[in-house]
Amino acid sequence: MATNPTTLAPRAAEASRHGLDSESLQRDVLENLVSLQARYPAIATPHDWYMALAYSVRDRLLVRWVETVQSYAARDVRIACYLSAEFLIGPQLGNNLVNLGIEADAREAMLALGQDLDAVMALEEEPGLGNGGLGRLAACYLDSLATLEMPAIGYGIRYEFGIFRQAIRDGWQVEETDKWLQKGNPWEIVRPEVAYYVNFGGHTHSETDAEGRFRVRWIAANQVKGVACDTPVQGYRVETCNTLRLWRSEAVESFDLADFNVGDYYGAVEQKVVSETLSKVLYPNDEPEMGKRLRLAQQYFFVSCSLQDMLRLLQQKGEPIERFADVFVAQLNDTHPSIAVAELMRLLLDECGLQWGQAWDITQRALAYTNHTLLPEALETWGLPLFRGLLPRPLEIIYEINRRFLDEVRQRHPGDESRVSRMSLIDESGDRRIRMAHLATVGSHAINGVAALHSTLLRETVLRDFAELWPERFHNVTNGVTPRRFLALCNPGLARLLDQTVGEGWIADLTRLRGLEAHADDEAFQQRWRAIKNANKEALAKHIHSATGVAVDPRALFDIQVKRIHEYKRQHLNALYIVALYQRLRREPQLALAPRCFVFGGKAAPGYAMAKLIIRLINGIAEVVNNDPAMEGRLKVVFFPNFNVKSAHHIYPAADLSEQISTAGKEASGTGNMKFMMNGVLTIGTLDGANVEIREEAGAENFFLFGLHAQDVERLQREGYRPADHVTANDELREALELIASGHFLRGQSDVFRPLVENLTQWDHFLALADYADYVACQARVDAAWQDPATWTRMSILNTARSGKFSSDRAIREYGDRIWGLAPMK
Ligand code: F58
Repeated sequence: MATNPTTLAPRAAEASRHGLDSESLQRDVLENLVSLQARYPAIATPHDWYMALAYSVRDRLLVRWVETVQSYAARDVRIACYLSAEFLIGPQLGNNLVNLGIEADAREAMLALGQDLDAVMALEEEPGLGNGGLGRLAACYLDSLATLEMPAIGYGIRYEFGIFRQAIRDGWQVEETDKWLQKGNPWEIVRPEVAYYVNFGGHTHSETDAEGRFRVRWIAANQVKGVACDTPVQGYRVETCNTLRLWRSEAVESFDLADFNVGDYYGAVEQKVVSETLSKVLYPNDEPEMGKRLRLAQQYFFVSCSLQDMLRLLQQKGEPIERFADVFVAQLNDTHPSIAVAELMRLLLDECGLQWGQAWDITQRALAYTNHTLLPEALETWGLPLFRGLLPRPLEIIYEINRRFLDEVRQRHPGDESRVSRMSLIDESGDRRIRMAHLATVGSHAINGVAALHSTLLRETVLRDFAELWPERFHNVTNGVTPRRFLALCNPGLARLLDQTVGEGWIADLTRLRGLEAHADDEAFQQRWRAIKNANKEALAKHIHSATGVAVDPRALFDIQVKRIHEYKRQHLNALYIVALYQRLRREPQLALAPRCFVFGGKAAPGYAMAKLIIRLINGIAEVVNNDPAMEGRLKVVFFPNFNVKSAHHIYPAADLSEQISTAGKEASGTGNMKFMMNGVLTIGTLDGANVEIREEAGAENFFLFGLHAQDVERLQREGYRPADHVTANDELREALELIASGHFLRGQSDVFRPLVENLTQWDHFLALADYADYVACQARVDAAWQDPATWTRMSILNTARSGKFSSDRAIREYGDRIWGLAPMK
């Protein structure tokens, strides 16, 4: 039935005009079921319903999307380009419904069609286009940029296979390929006409052109084409719909033809396969040398396509090349896109014909760099032979940047050659390597860390010489996460209570949650708060049961550690504590400890043996503990397989305790810690990354703190740390280690966990044993607080109430103010 918009109340009229009401949604879903899925309702599969709904929602984004793109082209605006090798965007349907404000209508529409919205949403394959925190941060920032109506484009790679799917077999991690595109992706619009060519290999040739200007030509051995694949990024209840543009690699047609003409058909096909391999798969970190070349090629590929796209947009806007940095600012998400420094220079010099000085000025003004790690083993460097073979012209430019830069250093510090070699873009100490963090720093007007502590340490350690040279370029922008996905969407029960208590405004202004403080001691409110948490725990218990077969009691304290598995994150510290608890409970069955359910989740890099062993250990402990009748109702251990954005939606809202126990100084920020906090979860944590600020905001009395400070860690490591001393001093710890080494948690096989135990007792690079006793003492304080529900609930409410700072909206405003010179706009 067609409704006449003029006869409706203004809001309803508007909704109907944009097709945002349940009636029109229902109509479109039915229409799409037939016209796109070629199905009628009686035989439609659940996936058909998902596709029909997803297309109906996408249609509702398109008008805003087109208008947003048009307004950026037409208006005098600065556009923030977020360059990231990873965008872990997660499932799109629910988020788009929330941001359009039509979740209730969609639920009603689907119900009328005999479908349950949650069941339909659960079918969506998630685009796992990232490893973890860094990729997810990029996705949160896109959400905030759109919500704050800031002109922005996300640029990255459209991987055909995202992060591997983690299966657990016999307790071990097994990697399976992620086939997220198998059933099609309704959110993506491919734009074959938006494509660029990217050079690889070959050599360079210098010449003087007709006007007598010196020019360098790069005669490439090989070219790959990048095609734009766009995904809309709808802001929360605003008209802005920004673009995430991911590049897919393809073979260059003319190359095929050339080969074909000389009869080399198979050569042409091979060329095609090689070209398409570029965007085939996301690299999990810690990959061996073999994957390195392809990874560098991926980085250059997406950076070059993105910068060429920006140049094309500049031209479309009718702006001269000199205005590049006024129109664009590109944020480098870690060093993965840092080749942009050389590539932008190349485009400006070789393609646009600018002089070095002007090109360098534009490059520096246009680029800014975010560092996400201080761990020396994670700082990217590329061996010169590999780099030269793949990118000969960018390498020449890097040499020239380095020559000019080191001249500047020498002028400032005459005779200080050790400083010159420390700061050089090329590490000459072993086999010569390019230091990408130095390249990104030298080429940027702003450099930032991702939490206050991290930014301080960045200035004092990894980039110390640079911070001394250019103190004004160094900033801190503490990370944030989007409350749309990580509160409104994933915790609808709590969201409703928040709406009723502080008004709906919290979703776009998270500081309004402060209004909850007044209710923290209100008994009736506390009861509602607990009821919501309990319902979320029951829901998680069901997911745990279906994923692992383990039955957990929702009344137990849900103690959760979900994140990538890494020694610095210290899942093994948590595991050691569980083993100690297990032994205590066996010895003293009457011990008055609250029932606990420990949940772990996270992937280990496929090549990281120790991390995989930690997963095996957790599963071994789980098997023993969960099958011991004496532990019934007291202790449960779960390893939740394949932790990803989708399962995170169920996990954060259901936790009681958030484990943030990395070695102080090692976790740049953490973002899971913020997602837990918003959902009223208490943190047990060290003074590391953003934990420091979480504790500051929550109040020290609402945070369970333990462990060495970053300076203690540094000093201990400098002066010589002896983990064995801690073993000798602590019987419980010694016995836990012995039990693990004995094979008790691996059906008596005593050799498997030996390397882990030996590593801990001999080296313990991340000081787990040094922090062990304090961690155990802190866990006792957790237990005591939990046994008093009113105290615990008050702390929980205050954590949510004070989580406002950790909204990605705040973080993006800071980037806008301090780094991009870009304000929210309509
Ligand atoms: C993470 N880095 C930091 N890297 O570890 C975390 O503290 C921080 O909160 C987060 O970034 C966001 O700032 C991270 O996730 C990666 O996943 C890299 C991906 C590419 C390969 C090397 C690891």
